[in-house]
Amino acid sequence: MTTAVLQQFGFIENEFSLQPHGSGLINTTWVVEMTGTGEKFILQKVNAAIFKNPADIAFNIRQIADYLKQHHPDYLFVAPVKTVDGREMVTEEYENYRLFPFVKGSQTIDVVKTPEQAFEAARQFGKFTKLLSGLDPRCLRITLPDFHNLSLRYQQFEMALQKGNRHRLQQSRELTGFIQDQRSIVGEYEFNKTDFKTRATHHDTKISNVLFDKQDKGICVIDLDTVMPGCFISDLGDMMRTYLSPVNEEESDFSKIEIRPGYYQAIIEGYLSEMAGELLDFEKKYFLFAGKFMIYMQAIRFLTDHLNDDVYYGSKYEGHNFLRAGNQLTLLQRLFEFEAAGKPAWR
Ligand code: GN1
Ligand code: MG
Repeated sequence: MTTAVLQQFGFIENEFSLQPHGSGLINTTWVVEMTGTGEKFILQKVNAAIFKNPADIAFNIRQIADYLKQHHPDYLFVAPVKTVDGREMVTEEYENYRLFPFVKGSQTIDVVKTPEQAFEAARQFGKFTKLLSGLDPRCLRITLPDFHNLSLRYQQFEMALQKGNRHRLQQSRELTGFIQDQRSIVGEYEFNKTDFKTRATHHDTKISNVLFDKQDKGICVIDLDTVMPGCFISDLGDMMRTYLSPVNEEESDFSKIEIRPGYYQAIIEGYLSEMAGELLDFEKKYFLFAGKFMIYMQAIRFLTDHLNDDVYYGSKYEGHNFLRAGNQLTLLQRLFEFEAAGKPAWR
């Protein structure tokens, strides 16, 4: 299958190798290497069940590429490689694929190991939104409707409480109760959401979506499927969700989940190094809330999926999404404690 796809980009059968790449939950990614030249590419299969209209992704990427080329030509933007006949996406047996050049000298990181890495990543996501500030976000298409609409995510959770797997519901009482107890996060989101400015935001700011050079300096951001009009709390919050703790959502030993204060500061400093002049004064009061919002929403999404028999994220073992939800709720608890221990200077 991938051979038929790659041929459309001009690859010749048996003259390349293919290696699975990354750990994304939704799309499937490979590194393609040309046998003769050693030139590398990234091939990606876009999950058709989730991205119902992949042409919208291609449309957005084209808009962004054109805008940056015109207004910020120095920014390294990783645009997709076109097929021999000029298409940005290939459809084979109902699956959509696209190809990107592998940026020479670049590397990705899976776990944030130093505050400097957190700073660099946050700076890159801030820079991306800042560079696009002159582009009307309404010209971007909504690739995933209501993706970070916490109110809807909560409603979907409530629906799962009604109609979900009975056995799993019984077992999940402690977690469902904790989520319900924290319902005020939804209220705070609803109260403020229309006051947050709409910008072009990335919506998936995990560290592996930043390219670094060999000196650990950020180069640019990648994985632009979910770039859409959105609120800064999505991006800043997902960085907190994924950089603050030394372990990620897959960790089953919850005692390892902690908030590293220096990383909190690094995320905010990095983001503000680009966004200080863009954010409204009002928005600057919602840094800590951003973390709560994203961690809570991710916990809800994992637990809802568990109650719905893992239809969205899939699972590698029984109770996988239950574990991820418990992990994220532990992280949320740690963030509450961090807040209670003293209002961070960087709030
Ligand atoms: C999904 O596939 P990946 O890892 O890039 C999800 C994100 C979640 C993340 C949790 C389209 O992203 O929203 O934060 O899993 N993307 C989609 O690991 O649902
Ligand atoms: Mg992604």
